Amino acid sequence: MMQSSEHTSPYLSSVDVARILDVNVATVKRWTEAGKLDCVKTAGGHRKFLMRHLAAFAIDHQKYAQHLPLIKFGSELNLDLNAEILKGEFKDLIPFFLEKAMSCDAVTIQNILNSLYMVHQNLALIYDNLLTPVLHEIGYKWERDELSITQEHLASQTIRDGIIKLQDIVIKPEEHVGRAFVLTFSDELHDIPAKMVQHLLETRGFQVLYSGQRTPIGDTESVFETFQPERVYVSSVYVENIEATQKELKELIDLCETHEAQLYGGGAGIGQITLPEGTKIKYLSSFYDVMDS
Ligand code: B12
Repeated sequence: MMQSSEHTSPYLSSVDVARILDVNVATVKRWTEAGKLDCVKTAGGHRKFLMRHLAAFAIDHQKYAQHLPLIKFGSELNLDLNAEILKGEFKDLIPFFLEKAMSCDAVTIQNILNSLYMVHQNLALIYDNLLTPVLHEIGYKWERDELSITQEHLASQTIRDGIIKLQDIVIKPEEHVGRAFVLTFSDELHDIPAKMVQHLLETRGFQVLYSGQRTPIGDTESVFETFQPERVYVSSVYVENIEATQKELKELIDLCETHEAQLYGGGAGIGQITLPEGTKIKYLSSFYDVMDS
């Protein structure tokens, strides 16, 4: 991905834009003055661009689309679908993405995820508005016997791989703002939301330890002692044994209290557990919430 001169900034300068579109800087200036190419102006009067400004320009000026990470569907560049993606509305993209996940088309999945990120620079939008509905749809299909267990595994693993590869191009601040530990309970196999939480926290500058699925809480004290997380995020999608999970949550609350870490929880499983009176756990219901936490 072409990055702006400010390594961690999502903004591109006029020079960056000229390089991407293969024109000279004066042309970029002329387009912005004519209102053809949108931009934001800094307090000092400099023009700054986001990928979505360039993508909107390319939708109207197809000649330049070849220079941009617009999504190609087969050999076609579907501009209607690209226009929808630009607005951050994924109504038609959801069934398309679902079909590609079910056919394990990892290349198209990656192309879509990377392009979406480059246009919006917003992982929470991709997770909440595209990947969550697609994963839920896979769940419904499986429940209705429209997908076998193996087909469900293949589709969800294709998405999981795509999420992990996407993180390579995501902009992360160089300076750490804190330490966070992301985990699931010991009977949990669903680790995709936890992975997403890890990635969101990394974009905010947190150094993250991710222990993933089936983490025995009783075994994590050494993490608290050595890594000293200020925040702990637990994801619980499915609770196999309510009593055992309840006990693990109590252990986790105690560890967080002893080590002065703030505990955050998310997922349908958390709703199944009765929380002890006065528990200091903050419940987060979406990936947007993780960005605000
Ligand atoms: C992929 C998948 C699997 C994969 C997991 C692979 C992996 N590496 O994660 C595998 C095949 C292993 C699996 C196993 C099972 N699964 Co499953 N699985 C799914 C599926 C299709 C997607 C899960 C997912 O990633 N969802 C995407 C996330 C983002 O959505 P979400 O969980 O709703 O999360 C939202 C919020 O809760 C929140 N959130 C969630 N966690 C967190 C954490 C934090 C910190 C924050 C801030 C927010 C947050 O963010 C999301 C945004 O809204 C779901 C379908 C579905 N409805 O989700 C079924 C589903 C969860 N599975 C289900 C079941 C029944 C099982 C099994 C018991 C099947 C079996 N008989 O073996 C086992 C359970 C094993 C276990 N002990 O965990 C049921 C659960 C029903 C229930 N609650 O009672 C579902 C709903 C399918 C269904 N329709 O029946 N599964």
